[in-house]
Amino acid sequence: MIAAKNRKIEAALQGVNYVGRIMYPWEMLARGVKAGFADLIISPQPPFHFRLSSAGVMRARGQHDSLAEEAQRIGTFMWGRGIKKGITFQGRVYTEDFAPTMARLLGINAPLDATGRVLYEALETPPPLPGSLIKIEDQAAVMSGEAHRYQDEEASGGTAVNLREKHTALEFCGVPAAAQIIVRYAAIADCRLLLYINGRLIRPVFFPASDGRSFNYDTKRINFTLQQGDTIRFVLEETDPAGINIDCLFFRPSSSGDPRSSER
Ligand SMILES: [Ca+2]
Repeated sequence: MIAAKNRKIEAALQGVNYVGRIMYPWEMLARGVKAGFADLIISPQPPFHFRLSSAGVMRARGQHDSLAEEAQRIGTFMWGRGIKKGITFQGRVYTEDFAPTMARLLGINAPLDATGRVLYEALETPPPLPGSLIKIEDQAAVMSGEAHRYQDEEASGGTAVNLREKHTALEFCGVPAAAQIIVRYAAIADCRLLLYINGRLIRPVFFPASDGRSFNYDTKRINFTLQQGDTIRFVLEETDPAGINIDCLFFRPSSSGDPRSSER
């Protein structure tokens, strides 16, 4: 139904001079847009915009309605304390890099779900030396509820744990000090696990489906400042019947140049 409507709309817009690119749902998905975001995106052809001007007054200003290449890739400017002066960085940066960079400037850990990187190219602070990851296997975890350990040659150490029912939990005691937890997991459908540190609920953490197969492992990065000896507990909040499989956890140590441990 929607596909048929989309074809009609596209046919009606053929050759219209103010219409630029038309984007379909599968193209949106390929670009990382959430499913169901839109049936169709119609982008104007510069210099046109799909915005009504108030009282007929035309204004020149930036807009967000264009898929034109020159509007998708733009320059960025940073200034202030801790930022290098007078340099031009030619590499590509992404919008998701700004939150971790600002957090670094504030001396705190990146937001819990942040996936971007700190733009050290622009900072006076040099990047920290890469620390080696510390791994803790599923065998070290305490299970409760509808959890069972299974053999899998694709899993690190040959086993992983499947969590199925709501409230089922997996607990890791005595973890190392770290700035980031990396969870190796597999899930057929999107899942949500509640993250507890030392018995305190931090927040639900979203684990996207890992490529549609239960044994196809992926990683989830959780930015959180841990002290040596902390306890991490994951409690299943939302899942499909197949649940989520957790293979192991990696801990990225906070190096001397990294954020202070004030983040929570
Ligand atoms: Ca394992």
